[in-house]
Amino acid sequence: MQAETVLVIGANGQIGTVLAQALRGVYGENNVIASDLRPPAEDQGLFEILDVLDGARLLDIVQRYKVSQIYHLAAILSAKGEQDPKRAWEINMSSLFNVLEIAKDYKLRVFFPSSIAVYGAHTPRENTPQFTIREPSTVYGISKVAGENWCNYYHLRYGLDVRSIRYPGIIGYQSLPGGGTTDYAVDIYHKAVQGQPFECFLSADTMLPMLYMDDAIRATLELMFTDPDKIQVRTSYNLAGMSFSPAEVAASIQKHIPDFSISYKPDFRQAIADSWPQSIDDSKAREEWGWKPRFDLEGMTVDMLLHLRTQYGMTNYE
Ligand code: NAD
Ligand code: AKB
Repeated sequence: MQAETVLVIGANGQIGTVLAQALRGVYGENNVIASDLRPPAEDQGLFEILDVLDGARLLDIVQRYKVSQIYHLAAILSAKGEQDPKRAWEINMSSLFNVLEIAKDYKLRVFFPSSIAVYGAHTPRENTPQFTIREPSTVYGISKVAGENWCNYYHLRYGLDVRSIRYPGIIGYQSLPGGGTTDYAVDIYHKAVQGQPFECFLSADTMLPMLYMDDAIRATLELMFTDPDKIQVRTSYNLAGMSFSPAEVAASIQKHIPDFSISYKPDFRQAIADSWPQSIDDSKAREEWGWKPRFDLEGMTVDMLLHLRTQYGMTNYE
């Protein structure tokens, strides 16, 4: 493996917590620097406080550690972004410019996560193609469309090796989500394992694309390991794992916890979910870098319940 020094920005978040740990497994403890606004709850390795809006501090870290790759995860997500759209735009866009500019100057490889949120009401919702209408209704989605296009621009104009995935909703037991529309699909498992009823902020039949955390991390690393010549898409790759509705995930949990109950009280997040795809065509990712998901809804439910029961100290269940 080529010597690399990796900086993860937004490393305390839902994905960053797990991705930073996976990167340490690949590159070694001393070659991965996690960074975020505040120190992590648990000490896991090299860590730097970084507000990525502070370009001088970012530059200092890149120079000091001789960083060769940046995973830029810091962002304000869909639901939280609607509470203060200007602030969400500022954080999501200015942070990306700081990363792209330094990456251009120091020839760094960059990972930028995009989202199914780039799609909107005029996009085909079933099997959404790689190249189609991107007219999002949220400030988060607008920032991701712009971000994807800026990544592509830096690749075309400066030859920057920037790579991106349009993640669906990510579900994992390792960390909690931070203000998205798909967050319910993590919270539901926590309630179920604790023996509590779950009130869902989306309606029973709201179908959305989702991906298990293990698959999301593997996809990210596989894309970043791919030979640059094979990567034709420099905006962002569609990626699919599974699609389900709240009623379907509840039913899959009830197979293991028959007493689990769900009720529905849709709020402002329903309109966001209704503007997003129901399923994704990820054939470009499959063709160009061999993407294939491993987890379906049933496999994910078994794995989530197993790990969460251990986390909550429930050893003698069933
Ligand atoms: P998260 O909200 O859980 O974590 C984001 C992290 O960024 C937080 O720890 C936060 O403290 C940090 N952060 C915020 N502003 C910052 C700043 N100015 N400087 C430094 N750090 C800052 O998000 P996540 O779910 O881990 O998502 C990571 C990335 O993946 C985001 O870009 C998100 O848009 C994208 N994504 C996530 C999902 C998902 O389902 N989790 C789906 C699609 C795309
Ligand atoms: C959100 O719901 O905002 C995220 C996403 C799909 O980008 N989980």
